[in-house]
Amino acid sequence: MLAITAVGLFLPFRCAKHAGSRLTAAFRLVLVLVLALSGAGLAHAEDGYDLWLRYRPLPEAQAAAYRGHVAQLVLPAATPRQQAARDELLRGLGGLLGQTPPTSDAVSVDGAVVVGTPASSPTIARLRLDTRGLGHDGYLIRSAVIAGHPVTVVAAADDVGALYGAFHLLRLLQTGGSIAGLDLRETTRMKLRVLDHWDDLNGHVERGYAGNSIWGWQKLPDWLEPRYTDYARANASIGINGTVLNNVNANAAILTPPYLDKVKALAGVFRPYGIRVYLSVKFSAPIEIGGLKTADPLDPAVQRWWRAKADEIYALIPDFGGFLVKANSEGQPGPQDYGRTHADGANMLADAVAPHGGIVMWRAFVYSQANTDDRAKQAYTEFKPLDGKFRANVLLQVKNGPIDFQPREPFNPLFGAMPKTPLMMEFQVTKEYLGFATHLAYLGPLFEETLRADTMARGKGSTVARVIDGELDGHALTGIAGVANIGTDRDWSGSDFNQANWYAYGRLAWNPMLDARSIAEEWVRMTFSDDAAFVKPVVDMMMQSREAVVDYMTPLGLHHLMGKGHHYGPAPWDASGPRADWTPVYYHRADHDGIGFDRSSSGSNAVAQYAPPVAGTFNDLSKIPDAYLLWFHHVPWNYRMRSGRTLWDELVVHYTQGVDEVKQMRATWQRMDGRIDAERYRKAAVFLGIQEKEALWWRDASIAYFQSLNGLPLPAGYAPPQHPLSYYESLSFPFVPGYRP
Ligand code: BDP
Repeated sequence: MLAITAVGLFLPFRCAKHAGSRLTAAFRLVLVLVLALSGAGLAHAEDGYDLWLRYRPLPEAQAAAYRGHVAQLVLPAATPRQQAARDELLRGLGGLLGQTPPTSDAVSVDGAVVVGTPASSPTIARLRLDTRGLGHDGYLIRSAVIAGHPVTVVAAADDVGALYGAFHLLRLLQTGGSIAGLDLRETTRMKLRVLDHWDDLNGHVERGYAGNSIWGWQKLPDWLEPRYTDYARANASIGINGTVLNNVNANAAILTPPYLDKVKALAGVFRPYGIRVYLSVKFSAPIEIGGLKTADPLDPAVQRWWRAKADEIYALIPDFGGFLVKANSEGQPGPQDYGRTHADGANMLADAVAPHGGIVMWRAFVYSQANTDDRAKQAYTEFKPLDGKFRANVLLQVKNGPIDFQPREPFNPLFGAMPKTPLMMEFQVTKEYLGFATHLAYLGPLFEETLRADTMARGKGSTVARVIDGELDGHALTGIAGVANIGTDRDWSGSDFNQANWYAYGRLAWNPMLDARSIAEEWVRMTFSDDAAFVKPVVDMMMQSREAVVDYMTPLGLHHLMGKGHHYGPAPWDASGPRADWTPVYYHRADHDGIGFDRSSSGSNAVAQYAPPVAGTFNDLSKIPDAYLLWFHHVPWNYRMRSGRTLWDELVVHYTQGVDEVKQMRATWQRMDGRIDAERYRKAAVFLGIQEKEALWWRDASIAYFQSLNGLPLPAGYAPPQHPLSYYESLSFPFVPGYRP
């Protein structure tokens, strides 16, 4: 757009000078504006900024078919939220169909679209639709007849539901869906659908690979970046309704008055889109910014301080969501510093926000180097005894697996083990352990794998999804969090394909039972192209991509083999300080004879944290799926796998397969050249090239290291590593993005 605007500015003046044109100044100005504006529409660079809300013109035949169904918009615009729905429909329909329908107070033509709630729209009220059971967020989309005119109705019980319904209607058009004979009913059981930003106040994003923090703290509260509104639109389009603005490794300054004013300004931008703001808080804030001598949760002065702080926040932001807390983990302060439990800490904060309807998300990502027990067991050991001890407005936020967002982990044993406590899922959308920004790794299958895992806690079918959506144990307070992959990069997420992970997270947060493939399909159609010759191969490639990463990084249940601090690239040899549980050797336990972490009943017995049928499967070498073998068992290199190969050969096969899969992804993408815009095509093509190089690096470094221990030959036909082990060991990465020392 900038380029065209510049040309638009340049042309008329050049004409005037060289061709002696008699253009008046006023006419020149009009021409400049017209060219600039039309240029904006025509030659908008495909830089990824528009995400899945591109609204580019549909093929004419398709647009023509839809136009008859969206001939008029009948919807209220009395509140900012209603205006948000109206603006989005006008923007979306205008873009997709090339014309915006007129808005009106009443249906007067065939093909009107009627949006609203019984309270906001007399037309909807007269329809007497059954909006009970839709909750705040649900909606109906129905084909109906009003005053003799066939219409499409988007009805909800609350304005936010109407907004979500409006986005759904646009999605139908974007994905080539039919909008005749509609009878859709959408509801969600997930109350909190939250993005966690690990953003520091200085603009750095911990584990962020898409530039800096999008929050311009320095310019807030005065300057509200247009990007904030687009962020809110994107989130509302997939039903995300909460954002934690700052890093869980929190800075207490976020709770000081100047920052709270900034937070208030952001909350104001997000409110029309149904998004509440939450903050990560530092447990020692009463000392650091409150002047107290202690942060002991049982100390009345500390309790008073937090209550006053909550009152102060809610006076500024009445719909403030609440607090997220990382305590007594990785150096963060917490209640245990005062001999208190996590429940004592969480409850003290919960009491402070309860009068205002706020909640506390207390993280279960807790482990300690002082504890010599298997790190995978520590969160369960810590929290399971606290079941039933938390206030009603506390959710325990549990990472999907027991270690730390690895390419593959078994589900966290806390799911299903704390029936009296609402457990909130924590996924990582940013790809800290799956190749940073550049690797194409669609996380839909990873999320789906965890959500569908059967904890067997209350018998067969006790899936993780049913634990977190409250159904299994009857919780009304439910939630899910995703660690955001959003930054100041023009494409928001560091690559166009990373946007799919934000999208998939949001869609699964709304409905944890959706399937990853359909989500990918939707996303590809909205983001790139509706062309079947593009959609099918690209979706296939996405669906395969996460498994490829598992293969070239951590196959067969291996985990945590990345380099310390930077987490970029392999370092399975690393046994250096400061903590054993941060070193790869702690996790793979490889030596001359074998490899794997024995978490069976003869080892750390982590298996016992699972319900008996699951524990039985994980404990038994003859039953455990290959994918989890080395997570739970230490086996000899010559162990015979189901394939008939030895474990060593099988490992090499997987590492190599991972690289081959990336080669196939590259080849698939090359065939897509010309089917989408050159900008986004080229970027993904180059990134896949980077991925192939780095996949090979992972494979070769891992094989070189394990071979240095076992001295075994590679299976026939498998290439040796390109470099000696010493080369891989010599690489260092002190400056990679997102680094944390
Ligand atoms: C780890 C990250 C670290 C986070 C931590 C957490 O490497 O930067 O602070 O998770 O979740 O995976 O608190």
